[in-house]
Amino acid sequence: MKGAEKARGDEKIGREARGQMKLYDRHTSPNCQRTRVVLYEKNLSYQTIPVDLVKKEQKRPEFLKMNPYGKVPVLVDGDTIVYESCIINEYIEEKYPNPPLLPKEPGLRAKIRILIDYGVNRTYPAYERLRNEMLKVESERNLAVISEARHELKGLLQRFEDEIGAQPYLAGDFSLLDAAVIPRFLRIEAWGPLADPALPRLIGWLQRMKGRPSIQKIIASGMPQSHTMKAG
Ligand SMILES: N[C@@H](CCC(=O)N[C@@H](CS)C(=O)NCC(=O)O)C(=O)O
Repeated sequence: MKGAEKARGDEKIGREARGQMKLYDRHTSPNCQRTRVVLYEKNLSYQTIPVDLVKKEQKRPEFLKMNPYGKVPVLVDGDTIVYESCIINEYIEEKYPNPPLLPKEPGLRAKIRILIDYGVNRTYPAYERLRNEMLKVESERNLAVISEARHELKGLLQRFEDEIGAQPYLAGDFSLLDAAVIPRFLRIEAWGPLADPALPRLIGWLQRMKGRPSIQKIIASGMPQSHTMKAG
C-alpha cells in the first residue's frame, strides 16, 4: 500500500475506533450493570471490552493508566476516559442528554444525587455483610450475621419506600437514581430484605423495573443464584 493510501486507511480505522464508545466491563458486575442500564436506556452503541477480574486484568499497568483504582467499569469515549460508575452515568447524561435521565430543576437534581449516594454508599456496609454470607455455600453461612444485615437493610430501604409514594419510579420519572440502585436492589431482593411485605411500594417499583428492556438485559447478563457467583 502506498504511503498516502495507508495514511488514509489508518485515519479511517482511527475514526471508526474513536467513534464508538468502549466499556471495560465484567458481565456480572453490579457496578458495570449500573452503567449499562444508562447506555441501554439511551440506546447508545458501544463496544464491550471484557475484563477478567479473576485473572486480575484490572490491575495490569495498561488498565491502571485508565483507572488507577484498578476496577471496572471504565468508559472510553474518544479521548475521554471516565471511571466510577455513578460518575460515568453523569458523564453519559451530560454528553448524550436524550432521553433525559435527570430533571431540569436543580433542586430535584440535587435530591436525586443525594438519594444515589444514599442508595449506593449508605446501604453498602450492611449489603456487603449480607452478600459475603450469601456467596458462601449454605452450610458455611453465619445466620446471625445474615439476620442482622437483613434487618438493617430493611430499615435503610424504608427511606425509598417513603420517597417513592405514588410515583412510578423512585424520583418520579425513570432517572439515574433507578439505574444506580437497581443492580444492588435486585441482589437484595434475591437475598431476602426486599421480599418484605413492609416495603410494598418498593416491591411494586421492582416489578415495574423488571418490565424495562434495559433491566431485563442486565438480569440476563448475570444475577446471583448461589455461591457460584463469587467470581463476579
Ligand atoms: N465505586 C466503583 C466500584 C467499582 C468496583 O468495585 N468494581 C468491581 C466489580 S463490581 C471491581 O472491579 N472489582 C475488582 C477489584 O477490586 O479488583 C464504581 O462504582 O465504579
